[in-house]
Amino acid sequence: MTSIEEMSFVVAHSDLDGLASAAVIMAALRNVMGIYNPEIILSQPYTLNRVLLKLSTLSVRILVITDLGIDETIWSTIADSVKTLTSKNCRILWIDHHVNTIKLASHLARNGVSLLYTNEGCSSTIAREMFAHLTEDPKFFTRLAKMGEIADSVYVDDEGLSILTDRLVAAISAPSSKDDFKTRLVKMWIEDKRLITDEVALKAEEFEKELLSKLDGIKERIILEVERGIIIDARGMRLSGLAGHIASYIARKKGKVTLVVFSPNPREAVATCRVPPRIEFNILSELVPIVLELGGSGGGLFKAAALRIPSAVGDLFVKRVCEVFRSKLD
Ligand SMILES: [Mn+2]
Repeated sequence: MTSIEEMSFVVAHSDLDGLASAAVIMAALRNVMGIYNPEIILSQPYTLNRVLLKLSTLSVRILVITDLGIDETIWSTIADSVKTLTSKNCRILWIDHHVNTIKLASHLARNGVSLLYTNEGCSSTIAREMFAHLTEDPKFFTRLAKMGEIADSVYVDDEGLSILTDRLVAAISAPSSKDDFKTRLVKMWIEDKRLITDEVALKAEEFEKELLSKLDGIKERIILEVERGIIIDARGMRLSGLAGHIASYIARKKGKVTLVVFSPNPREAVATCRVPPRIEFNILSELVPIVLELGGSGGGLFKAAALRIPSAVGDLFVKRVCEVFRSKLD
């Protein structure tokens, strides 16, 4: 016979918001329901269909999904797996803050999924407000959740935590940081209630070296800088997966809306955009219409999003975003 904990899973996004919210929820499950070791699976929004399909072949008792928005292109597979799981009496708790998920809220509810959603904060906000007090150490898990919120650019009134948050974000972003390292971090937070280890420091250093070398070359690629915005055209440069980090770094450092355009492959250009906490600028309403008009796609959050456009209209796209930045951010 298998126990309830062997059949419990937590599926989380592998960024700090996902990992921190997962840890807080797992600590609460442990304290309130006696579920000690649910299996942690890390996923990206676009791989969630595969994860859920695999889980739907097992008899899962409790499934928590956190910080994973529903990608509409894979929604039907996700819906099928969810149906299969709940028909076998699996209880599903879905925690999220991505706009696409709320559009499908009624479908989730009809299929027996409990959805906890916020458009004010991020998944760690929900974890902090609803689960931290249920853990055996509310103070520690509140701090951890706040770090997830800082990492997701949600304003948190606790300046002292931002240096630690930077370390953790850097560590999980290091080229050598794979899922097993991140899963170990989550377990360490729960078991030892320590936020940082030597391994975290080393990995953070590795990441920073890599980031600094990229930032050096980026300076010459600034094509527009206005009072509250900056646009960088890095097409043709190799950013090795760091574009989002570069945008976040500059947004935080300069306190400006930062957009980095790069070319991950010959067919498309990608623009990754970050809005610092205290600036009012909604990426989805300001920039997505331009992208759609040019035959591209994209989305994410109001303050952090990635937009894809065919490379043939890359120049036109850059021109149009410069116009928006000039009129809205100067
Ligand atoms: Mn998040």
